[in-house]
Amino acid sequence: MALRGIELLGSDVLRTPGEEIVQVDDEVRTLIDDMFETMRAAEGIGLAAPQVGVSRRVLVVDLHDEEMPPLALVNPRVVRSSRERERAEEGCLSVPGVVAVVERPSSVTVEALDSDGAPLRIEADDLLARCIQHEVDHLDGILFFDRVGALKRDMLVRKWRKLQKAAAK
Ligand code: K1U
Ligand code: ZN
Repeated sequence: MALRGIELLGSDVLRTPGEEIVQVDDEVRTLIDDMFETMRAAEGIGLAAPQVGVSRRVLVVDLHDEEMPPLALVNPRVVRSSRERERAEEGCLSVPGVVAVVERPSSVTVEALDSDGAPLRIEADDLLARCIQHEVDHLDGILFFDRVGALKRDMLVRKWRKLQKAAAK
């Protein structure tokens, strides 16, 4: 396993839709292992391949919950979203220091392949549903603040630029 660098806001790969995985092979499994290691080192609960600079449709989630084992999803597809929606705070490892309240469907059904290439179907709610939707957005080149109003979004981007400037001093 290896730690990979996390791409930050401004990197093109974060705005590029990831490519479908044709075969779940050892290269994909190494990517998944590295993503778990990178996510845990950064103290995140999820990570998508574009965040480590790889434009492919793979995500990992670990809520650190005994009842919910870590998940690796290849080519995930949200096949059902609840009409009920919930608002909750989100952060992003690619935009550190910036959080926003985002409204999303409260529960989703997701179909994907696991790390052996076997099909799997997940019914997710609460934080798992939110995290999977946040990560699937990454696979489509969408960032969490694209889902807030334009005014709020501009404010968050300004805050990010200010934080970056201060960090560079
Ligand atoms: O994809 C990422 O950037 C990881 C991100 C996932 C995520 C967090 C919160 C809601 C949805 C998706 C993070 O892990 S940010 C850091 C974090 O651990 C966290 C932040 C806010 C609430 C819960 C956890
Ligand atoms: Zn993110």
